Amino acid sequence: MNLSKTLILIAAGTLSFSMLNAEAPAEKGARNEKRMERFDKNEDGQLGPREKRRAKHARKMREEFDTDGDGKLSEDEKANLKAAVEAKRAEMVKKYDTDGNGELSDAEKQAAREARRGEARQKMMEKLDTDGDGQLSESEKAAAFDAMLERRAQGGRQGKGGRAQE
Ligand SMILES: [Ca+2]
Ligand SMILES: [Ca+2]
Ligand SMILES: [Ca+2]
Repeated sequence: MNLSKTLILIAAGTLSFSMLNAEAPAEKGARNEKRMERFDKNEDGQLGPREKRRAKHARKMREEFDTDGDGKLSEDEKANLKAAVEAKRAEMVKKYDTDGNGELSDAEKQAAREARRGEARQKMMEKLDTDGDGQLSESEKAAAFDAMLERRAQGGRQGKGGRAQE
């Protein structure tokens, strides 16, 4: 595996995969350290919002693929996770490899990130623009705001099961 492929794997969420074996409760301290090591990319000893998102994503992936719920990933479960990551990666490459060399360059990755941000915005807009005129009216904005407050009150971010800010 060459370096750029490795980077793509990381971009596709493989970090979660390398965290798999650090889950025994007694190792919590060590785990936090590991988590830091893994996700604290700028090494300032703190996890920024983006690094936290990655860590959270890793945790979610792990939970998702722990199909028998024993808190550990068996070989089978790992294989499933790996396959899913691989599929995701392939999908990303297929979608964003604009020069068709089978790999994502930094620029292509950047474009991919931007596209995904745009999609997220788009989705949000579709959800909020209830009358579908492409604009957010005052009442649509108010509804969005209420929905946000409600999510906050429930302690989740964007309703996706994340715990409130750590
Ligand atoms: Ca399991
Ligand atoms: Ca390319
Ligand atoms: Ca509207």
